[in-house]
Amino acid sequence: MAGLVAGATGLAAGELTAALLDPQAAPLTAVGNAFIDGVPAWLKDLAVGLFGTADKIALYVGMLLVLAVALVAIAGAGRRHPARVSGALFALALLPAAAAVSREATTALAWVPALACGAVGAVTVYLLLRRLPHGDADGATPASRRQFLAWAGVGAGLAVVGGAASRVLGGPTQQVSQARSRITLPMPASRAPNLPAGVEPAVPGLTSYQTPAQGFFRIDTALVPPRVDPATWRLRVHGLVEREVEIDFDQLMSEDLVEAWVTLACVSNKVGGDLIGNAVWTGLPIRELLARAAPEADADMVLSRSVDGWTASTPLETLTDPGRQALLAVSMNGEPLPIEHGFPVRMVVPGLYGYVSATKWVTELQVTRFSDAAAYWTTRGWSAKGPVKTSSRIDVPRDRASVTPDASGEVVVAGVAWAQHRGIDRVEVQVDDGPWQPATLAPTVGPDTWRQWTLRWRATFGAHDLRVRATDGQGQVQESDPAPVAPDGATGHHRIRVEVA
Ligand SMILES: Nc1nc2c(c(=O)[nH]1)N[C@H]1C(S)=C(S)[C@@H](COP(=O)(O)O)O[C@H]1N2
Ligand SMILES: [Mo]
Repeated sequence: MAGLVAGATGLAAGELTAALLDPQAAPLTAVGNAFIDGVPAWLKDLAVGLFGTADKIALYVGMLLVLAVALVAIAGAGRRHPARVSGALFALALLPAAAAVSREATTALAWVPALACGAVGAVTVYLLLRRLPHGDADGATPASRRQFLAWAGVGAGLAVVGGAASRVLGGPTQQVSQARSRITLPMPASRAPNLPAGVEPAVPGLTSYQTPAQGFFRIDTALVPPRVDPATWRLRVHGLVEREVEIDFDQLMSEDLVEAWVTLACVSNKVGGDLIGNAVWTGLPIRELLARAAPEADADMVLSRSVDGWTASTPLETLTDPGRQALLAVSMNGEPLPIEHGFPVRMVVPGLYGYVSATKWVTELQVTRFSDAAAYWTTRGWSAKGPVKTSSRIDVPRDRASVTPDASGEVVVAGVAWAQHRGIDRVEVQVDDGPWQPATLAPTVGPDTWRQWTLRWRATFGAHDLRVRATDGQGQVQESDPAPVAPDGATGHHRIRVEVA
């Protein structure tokens, strides 16, 4: 109990100081982030496979369990030597301290939360072990037991108060949230096309055309999203360029901003998965910035870098393509970017998976060559280039559903299909071993977003297998052979089984 209470007061002290100084330097966060960047790729893929987008919570729970076991073991083994246990706990805090100072974009005081955690934990365990009622033979009295429990209770109470205070206290987290709420977005110089009628067929359960920010999948390596103050944000374009270019947030907001619908997909999206969303983004076309910097002739890649050191490698020609709105985005669905989705500025590039293009909290564009530099996921075994693969999904009916045909003997089948920047030209559904039946495609605004589709299926009673395939705007049919998400995106048909009754 002494070990666990010391862990709680220590962590509370760490969270509290981190909230005030540097949220990324909280002990668990610092260790967790170091762990994420350091673990072998297979272990991370396994964790994401097991826990999906709850992988971050799973990591916290895992760290807490390991810490609890370690604290119980240390305090238990040294229960008659309070000073030694106290020293060991303080030494343990050097681990998060090292993790916090060695990370990218660390701050001058990043070591403080871990050492505050160590100091408070060390004092707590010392005070508690000193009051430990020793075994029956030593004559532990009910009074000494009560006294120990009272001290432990005080420690636990302080930990809860400190932990709660760290959640509501000011500091960088609130400062950036307030800065975000003060932003007034300028009118875009170029508006996105109006959504055509019927873009979203009225089928209950079918994915909406526009994904609300709250429901938008979040994928990143940041255990706690970086808090970037727009007042100090800067983007630097450098590397193989004729002249370096720098832009700050006010300058970016006063540019001619462009609004565009773009569907963003994650390379880790399994066949039938939901790591994909569609939003209207507003930002400066990246080609404009690159034109000012004037890339040298032998450059073929832009390594974009986030404030936390994460990087993506994007083909230069994709970013300079005049026919494609690769954006340095400041807004999502008409609002400033949510903090978790890259506030204040992120990249959005139609046609590429997020891991090679959609850098959130972006602060740097380094013009370079694929032969000279590699991005975060490329050094962990994923492909250096990641064009989105043509894909389709059945949303309705749900897999394993039992369905009843309507009065005309039909069952509505519906879903989405995407092949960003090539567009979707055709979607077909196959029932069991029957012929591929063409679905009806909803209209869309262009090739960069998904398309909703529907099919009225003349259903027969019994169990059936339904599968879907899409054809892109270049006439290429979706790959039917199953492939896993690594190294460059899953393939194969999404297939569901339904019971018609
Ligand atoms: N800074 C940073 N940007 C990032 C990532 C990241 O880990 N760090 N993940 C990328 C990946 S893999 C994807 S799929 C998209 C997801 O964007 P979203 O979280 O806004 O949906 O962000 C990309 N941008
Ligand atoms: Mo991703």
